[in-house]
Amino acid sequence: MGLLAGLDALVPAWAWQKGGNLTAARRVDGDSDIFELAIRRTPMSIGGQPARPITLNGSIPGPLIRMRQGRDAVLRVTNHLDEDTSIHWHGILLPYTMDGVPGVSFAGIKPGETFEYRYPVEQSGTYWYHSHSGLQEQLGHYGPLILDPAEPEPFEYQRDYVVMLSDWTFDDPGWVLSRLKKGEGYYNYQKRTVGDFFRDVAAQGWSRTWAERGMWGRMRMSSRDIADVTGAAYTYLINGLPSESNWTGLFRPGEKVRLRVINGSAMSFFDVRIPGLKMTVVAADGQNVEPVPVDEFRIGVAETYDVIVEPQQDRAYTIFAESMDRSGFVRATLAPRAGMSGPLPAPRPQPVERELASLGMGHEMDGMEMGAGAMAHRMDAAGGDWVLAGRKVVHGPENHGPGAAMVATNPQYRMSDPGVGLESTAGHRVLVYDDLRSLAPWPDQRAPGREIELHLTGNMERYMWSFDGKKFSEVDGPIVFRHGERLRLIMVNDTMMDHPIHLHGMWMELENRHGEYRPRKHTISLKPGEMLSAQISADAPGDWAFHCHLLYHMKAGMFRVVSVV
Ligand SMILES: [Cu+2]
Repeated sequence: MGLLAGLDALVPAWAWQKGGNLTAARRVDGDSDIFELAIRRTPMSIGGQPARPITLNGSIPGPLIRMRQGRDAVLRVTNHLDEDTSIHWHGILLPYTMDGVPGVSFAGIKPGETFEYRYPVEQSGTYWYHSHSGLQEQLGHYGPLILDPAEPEPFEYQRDYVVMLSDWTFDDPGWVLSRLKKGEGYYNYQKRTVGDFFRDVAAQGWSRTWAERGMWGRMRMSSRDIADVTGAAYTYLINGLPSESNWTGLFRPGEKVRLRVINGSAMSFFDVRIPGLKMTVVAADGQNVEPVPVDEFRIGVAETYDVIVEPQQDRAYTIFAESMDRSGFVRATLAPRAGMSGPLPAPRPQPVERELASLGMGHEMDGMEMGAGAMAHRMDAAGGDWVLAGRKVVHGPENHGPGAAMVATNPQYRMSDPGVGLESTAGHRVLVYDDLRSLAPWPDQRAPGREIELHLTGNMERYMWSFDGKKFSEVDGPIVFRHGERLRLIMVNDTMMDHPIHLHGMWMELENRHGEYRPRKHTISLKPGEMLSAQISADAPGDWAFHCHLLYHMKAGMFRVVSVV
C-alpha cells in the first residue's frame, strides 16, 4: 500500500514555479469531495521558450485530482477564457450530463461561468481529464485523476508517482490543423536531417550530439507516415516538463515504485522503457490486470498503464518515452537523490515504411470507380480461437466513398503484435494487448445479442478521417445502443495509421485470447489493417461521444454519438 505518497516529486528550481505535480486542494463535506478548478491562459516558459498555455489552477498539466471510490465528486469549474470550455472525465462512469462534451451531453461552460460537475465515484484507478472544446487539449488543458479504491489493492508499493506524457507545440493548434489539411505529410519532411543526426551520433556520441542540437524533440525528422504531427512540431513533456527540466521521482533502493503512466497527448503514441528495470504492468486504463513483467510498452493517446518497478541500485534510472515514429522523446528520472540523471539509451532506427501488402491493405483507391457493389472479404485468423475467425468483412457501398482512400482487404488479428518499429526486439519483452488479462471475470457474461461493425476510414491526402467513410458532419444520426443490451462492437481499421478509439460512459471489454477474463478498456488502439472486437454492456442511458482520440482526427470527422435509449 502507498505508505509514502511520493506525489510531491522534485521539480528543479530553475523550472517554472508551477510545473506539474500540483495536487488540487480537496474540501471534504460529508460524503462529498469538493474541488475548485480555474481555467485560464497563463504566460509561462516551456523549455526556456515563452508560451501561453491553457492552465488549470495555474499549471499544465492541471493539478492532480484525487478522490475515493464510494464518495461523491463535486468539481466546480470556472472559465476565465474568452471562449467556451469544458472538462471531460476520461474513462469515468457517470451520468451522461456530467460527461462534459459540449453539444452532446451539455452546453459547455461559457466565459465567466462556473459549472458544477457532480457524480458518484463508482470505480477506482488511474484516469485523467481534459477539455472537449475546440483544440484546447493541445494547449495544455488536461490533468491526472486518481480514484483510490475502497478495497485494498492486489499489489504493493511504497512510492506512487504520476508520469503524464504530452505533446506541446509553440504553433497555434488551428494552424497545425490547417497545415495538415493543406498537404499530406506536412510534418514528415527534412529526411536529410535524420541522416545527419544519426551520422553525428555515430561519430561523436549521444550526449555531444544532443547538446549541440538542442532537444531531439524539436528536430525535424521524417516519420514516413507513422504519425501526422511529429517531433518537428512537438516538444514532448512529462508532467508538463521537457527533458531538460528532468522531472525526478525519488526512491530508496529496494523500494517498489508505482508509476501511473498517462498519455495525455493530442497526437503522439509513446514507447516507454526504463533501461535496467523490468516494469510490471498491474493496471490498464485504470483496471487491474494480471501482472505482466515487460521491458517496454507502447501507450496510445488517452490510454493509461500502471507499472511497478523495483530499482535496487543506488543510481539514477532514465524513464524514456520515445514517440512511436522516433521523431522525438522525453525523459525523466528515478533517482535516490535529487539532481541525478542516467544515460539516455542509444537511438534506434526509425521504423521502416509500412508495407501495405503485409498489413492486409489493398490500394483499391477511388471508390467512385469501383461502382456501388459492396465488397466482401473473408478473414483468416492468426489466432485459432479468435472470435472473428472466418468472418466476412463487408465494405460498404462505393467502398466507403471518397473519404476512404483504401480498405483492408484482409484485416488481421494483431493483438499479439507489438506494432510498427517494435517487431525485432529479441530478449526484450514488449507489452501487447494479448498480455492483458483482467483479474476477475466481469459480472456481465451474457453473450452479445447484437453485433455492430464499424470501419475506421480516412483519406490522408485530403486529411479526412471518418467512420464507415462518413465524417461526423455527414452522418444522419447517432449509433443506437438499446439500454440493457449486450453488444459486440467490431472495428476494422481500413487506414495505414494507428487510431486510439475511445467510448465515453461505458467499458469496452477487449476480446483477446483470455476468454471471460477480457480486460476492460476506455480506449482501444487499432493498428493498420487490424480487426478486433469488444463486448459492451449498454448500461448507461444517454448520449455519449465515441471517437478517435487523435485530436486532429476527431476534429476532421472521426467522431460519432452513441445514444443508449
Ligand atoms: Cu484516428
